[in-house]
Amino acid sequence: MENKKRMVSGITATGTITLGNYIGAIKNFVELQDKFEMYIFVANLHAITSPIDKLKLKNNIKSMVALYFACGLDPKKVKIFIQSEVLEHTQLGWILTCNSTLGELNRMTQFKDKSTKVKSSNGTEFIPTGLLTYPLLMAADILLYDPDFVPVGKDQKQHIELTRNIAERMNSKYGEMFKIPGDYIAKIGSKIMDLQDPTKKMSKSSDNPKSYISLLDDLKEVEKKIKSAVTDSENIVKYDPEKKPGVSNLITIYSSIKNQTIEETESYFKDKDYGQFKNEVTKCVCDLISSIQENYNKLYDSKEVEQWLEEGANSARFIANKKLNKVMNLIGLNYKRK
Ligand code: AQP
Repeated sequence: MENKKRMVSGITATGTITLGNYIGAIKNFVELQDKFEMYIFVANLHAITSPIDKLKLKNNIKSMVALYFACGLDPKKVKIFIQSEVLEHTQLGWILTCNSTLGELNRMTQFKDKSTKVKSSNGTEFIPTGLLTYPLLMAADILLYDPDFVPVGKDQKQHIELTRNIAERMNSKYGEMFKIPGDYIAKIGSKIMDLQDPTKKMSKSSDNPKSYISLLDDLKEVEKKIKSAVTDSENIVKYDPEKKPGVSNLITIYSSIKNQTIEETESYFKDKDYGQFKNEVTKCVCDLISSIQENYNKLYDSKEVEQWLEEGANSARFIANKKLNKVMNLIGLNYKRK
């Protein structure tokens, strides 16, 4: 029996997968699926952290599942499932909530960023509680599977650290129950930036559709978005995220899709202007997206996908249930067990 290292990760079903999610997460999953035992889920429980329309949520989940497979995840190698179909996630989430502090949750940068957006003269009145506590559900998503690594974009690194802290704390308080997970961050593209404001991360739930590229965008739309992406007036294709964030972001996108280094991309565009540069970035993004969309259209309504999801959830449940039981025994929740 081969002994592969294990990875687990998920993407929140708040919208359609963006090029940022693809480069920062899915592309790595696909590249690593031969080497690792992988559990990848659609994070639908995380998607209700902030209010979301019911129909939109349903569509997001269905489309995300099809996109996972369309991007190249192979159901024979990766277990793909929907988070809410493995009930152990929420149960362990509660146990972790009771083993964390308000102070450590308040320090999370994503909470600070997202809660400031909804803060009003009413203070904390309108901040959804889930925004504060979702890192604990995320910690449960991870710790249930004893992964060696969690592949994430840079923005999630702090949540992985929180996960490790809670796991260590509980291991020493109750006895060894969790493996301490490492993170896996891609060398290139771990933070793809917003096309309109390249000092911010590209996000699928942004109010401005021009700021992100969705994997299901119409190709004409993609072209418009890249052509109107904010750059600078220097007309020199050079990687300098501090001084040239817009150009550097496009260089990163191009390098990641072409599987080449930043230096190789810089040298390729050395004598080309921004017009030529943007044309080539557009072409490489459109080539990628159109092949994903072709697969997606075949998979969207396929019965096979349903079958793969069921198999994925069964495998996930098997592992998650054993882990949850172990935790419950060690904590004293299963009163009959010693
Ligand atoms: N811009 C990005 N660049 C690189 N990686 C990214 N990820 C997200 N955005 C980028 C990575 O994608 C995975 C799934 O993320 P998520 O959807 O669960 O949460 P998120 O980080 O909050 O992503 P979004 O798109 O910004 O979602 P919303 O708009 O709902 O908040 C993670 O590995 C993440 O690092």
